[in-house]
Amino acid sequence: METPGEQPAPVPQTETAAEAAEFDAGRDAPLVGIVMGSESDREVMEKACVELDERGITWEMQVMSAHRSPDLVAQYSKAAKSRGLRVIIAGAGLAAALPGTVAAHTDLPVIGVPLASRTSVAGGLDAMLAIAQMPPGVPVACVGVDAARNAAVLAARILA
Ligand code: RP5
Repeated sequence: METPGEQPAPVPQTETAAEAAEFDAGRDAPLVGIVMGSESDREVMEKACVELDERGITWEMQVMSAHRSPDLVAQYSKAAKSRGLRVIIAGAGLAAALPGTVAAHTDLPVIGVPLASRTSVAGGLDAMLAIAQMPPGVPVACVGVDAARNAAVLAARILA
């Protein structure tokens, strides 16, 4: 929306205004939401961003924790579909509740990435079991430990 006195952005000569707006919406609107339980998860989870970028799939990334910021997780998950997201990738380590908590609040497909957090007692197996062992009716897909790239490949296949 324009504010008074603000000049509209120039429209490329080769496109109609409608075509330009559609291009911008397609380029900017994220299709994949990438969330993770801690800032310490970011380095591993960024592999998903690289893979999605290579495939030309738009994404957004945010840190939120099922245990430390449960209200934010609920708010984000409930709004995800109406914001245009189509798949959510959720990475977490230790008692990895984030993917399941997201899935409890949205019917979008959720792909969990179990992370071998530095304080894990089981090298990520603890997180893998927490993510995969969901109750019937609330599914979460689960890729391998630290397999953020595979989560992005799976997201791309869901979107295809
Ligand atoms: C989990 O606890 C996070 O996903 C992270 O993998 C792990 C450790 O978090 P920090 O103590 O590094 O913030 O919730």
